[in-house]
Amino acid sequence: MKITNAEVIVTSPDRNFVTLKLTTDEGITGLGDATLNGRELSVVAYLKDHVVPLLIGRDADKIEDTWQFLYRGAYWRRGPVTMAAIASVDMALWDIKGKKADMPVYQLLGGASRDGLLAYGHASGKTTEELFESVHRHLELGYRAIRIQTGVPGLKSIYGIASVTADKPEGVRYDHEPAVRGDLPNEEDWDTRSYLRHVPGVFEAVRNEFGPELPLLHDAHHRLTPMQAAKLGKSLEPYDLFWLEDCTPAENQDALRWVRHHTTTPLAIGEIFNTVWDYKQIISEQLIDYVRSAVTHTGGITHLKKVLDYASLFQIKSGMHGPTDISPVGMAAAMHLGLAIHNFGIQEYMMHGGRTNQVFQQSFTWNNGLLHPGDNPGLGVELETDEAGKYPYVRAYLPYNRLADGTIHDW
Ligand code: CS2
Ligand code: MG
Repeated sequence: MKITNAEVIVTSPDRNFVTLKLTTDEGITGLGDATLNGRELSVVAYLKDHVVPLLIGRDADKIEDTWQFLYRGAYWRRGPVTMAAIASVDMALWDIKGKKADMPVYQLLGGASRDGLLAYGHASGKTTEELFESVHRHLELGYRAIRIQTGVPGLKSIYGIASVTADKPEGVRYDHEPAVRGDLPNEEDWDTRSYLRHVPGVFEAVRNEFGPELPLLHDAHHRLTPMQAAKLGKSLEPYDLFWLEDCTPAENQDALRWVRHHTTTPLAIGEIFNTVWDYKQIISEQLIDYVRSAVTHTGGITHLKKVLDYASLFQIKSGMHGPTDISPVGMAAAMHLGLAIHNFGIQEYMMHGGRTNQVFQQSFTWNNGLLHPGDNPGLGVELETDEAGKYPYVRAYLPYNRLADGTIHDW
């Protein structure tokens, strides 16, 4: 079965998405997510100018060989652009193979290892009152695990807070906003000492209000030094978090040793990683508890399964990245992989917007706090080309941080 056509489809219903659509000489099509939030067009060019010409005429059945050809054949290895492009080809080929076998992809990966996938959503609030309302809203939506992000007194705008405005009482879901549409990125402010003083009290309040059972997660979003991360992890131990995410920039993998020495709060790292080499030390030294990568940013189902199989040797579980900048195709791929592997941990699930769900027809289910990819052949997502055409690309950037003295800081 040969690949006869490859289209790179850019659409921006609620936010920008990049989707690769492959067509074979047997008329079977496959989709892959290639969305890299804030740098989408770089992946479009990588695919259109360098990868697509290599795909036409290739055997669509050869998923592993195609992965190795695109990874080793490029000479220049790793990085978010390359691995998002390879991921989209990989996902599309798994989609095609599933359709050809008339099976959902999770069956090709070994079948279901569980009934459904525990998922978490993002509750947030500038104040404790707003935060509690957001937690209640997420519980009403069926979530059985919830991420808690809070405003910090004295800081004007920080990551992860859905702005609740009078005309949008449900809150302008911040996750549509991180890549704010506009010609230039937004500047946000940050102060670590204010944050470290404030967060433990927020979790004490949440535990007092919602009890000890509810799995609570928190994202420090790469902003702390290793010792500040250790301090935060230790201060949160009384509140029994499910995980503390991205507690310190993990390019320096040794840094996690310092955090690990000081706290038993579970650690999740890796949403900005893109190959197993980024994880090698923190997995083999047991420095994390959850692998955060998304299928979309880690070379696809083929490579992320290898990362998670490696992690399983160290009792480390998956916690796949799933904000709205992972497209419904990327989310479907994560659900199929998560359902099949033994060491599934939790799936992030932000719920895409209405226009996105019109562009991408999906077959997954969300019941009683659990996701399931569905049993349609392949990944179970179809892209409505005409609908997608209504929403051309809109330049958008993720924000950046400056400290009070003007110094750039990790966002
Ligand atoms: C966040 C993301 O979901 C998360 O854990 O880290 O919202 C992240 O900020 C965006 O995906 C960046 O594109
Ligand atoms: Mg995160």
